Amino acid sequence: MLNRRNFLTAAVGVAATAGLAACAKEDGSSSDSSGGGSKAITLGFAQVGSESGWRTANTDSVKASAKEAGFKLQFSDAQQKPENQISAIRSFIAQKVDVIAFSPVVVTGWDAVLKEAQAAKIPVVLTDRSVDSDESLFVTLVGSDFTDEGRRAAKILEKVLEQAGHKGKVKIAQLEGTTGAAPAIERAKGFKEVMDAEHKDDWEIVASQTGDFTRAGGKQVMQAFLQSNPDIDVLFAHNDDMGLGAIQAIEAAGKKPGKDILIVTVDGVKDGFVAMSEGKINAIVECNPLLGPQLMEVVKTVHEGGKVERWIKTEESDFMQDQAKDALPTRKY
Ligand code: GYE
Repeated sequence: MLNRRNFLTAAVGVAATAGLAACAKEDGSSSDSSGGGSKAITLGFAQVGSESGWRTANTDSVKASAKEAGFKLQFSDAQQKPENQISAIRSFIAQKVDVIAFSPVVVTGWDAVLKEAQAAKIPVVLTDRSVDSDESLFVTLVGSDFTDEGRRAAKILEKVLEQAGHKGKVKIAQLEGTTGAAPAIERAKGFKEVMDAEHKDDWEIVASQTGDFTRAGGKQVMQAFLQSNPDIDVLFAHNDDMGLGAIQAIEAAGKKPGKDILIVTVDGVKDGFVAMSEGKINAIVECNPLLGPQLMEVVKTVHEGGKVERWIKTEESDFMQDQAKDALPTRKY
């Protein structure tokens, strides 16, 4: 079993990484074992879907960087269904691609297909989301620390509450990402960690349900939350899109998002920043989707038998509402 926390202590795993990459090279099943780049690298990429603005930006980044790197990209969109991703990976194995990269929809269920890739000596690079499989089955993860994003969301909520002059108990509704997905599990975990350690007596999660990372899901679930809990003080949404859907539900219920209900989201897509500059979102924890350039570098290194770290982390910032107007023109996604 592997989780992101293990990654932190898994520096020794680099040796295993190098071993896997070296196998791919020695076996000769890769298209170019010389490392000289005479033949384009074929990369099979199995994407989660197109559920959010973050995902669209991520897909664009992967496609543009693969082109820039001169790779042949086999791209598949799983429409948020793990079974579609498994079929896509099997087809990449059958096509004998050089490297497989994917962002697993959920954390479980990958062992069999990852073993098939390993048997075919095709290195697998995880990007964005991680899996709960044995770490010998993939080379590295290129992506964010979602647990830390959850912690950062709780810490920025402290500031938001202070600025709003909120006193006393805080009733929190949580819109969770896709059930079983790493960012949903870990953002909830990080948030709760801070809450349990520092706000046991004053904060309470009164409602928590998945909105599947979509705008429609966020709207629908928020409608139900408002009916069962009309006195919610705060919404923590695991992504901007669900927060944006929830804003529609809050407005339809005659309340002011950002005032009557304080809102913290994760991602930092343009639409999120627009809503924040209109006062409807109070703070955003950034999660950077522009992973393409780093991913292509890793793919190239792995294909050439080089060493990479077990977890290549993305750098991110947090934004309060008063920074939104200035930051908006600089947002790249
Ligand atoms: O936060 C959400 C997307 O896995 C980090 O997936 C990604 C998440 C992102 O649908 O908007």
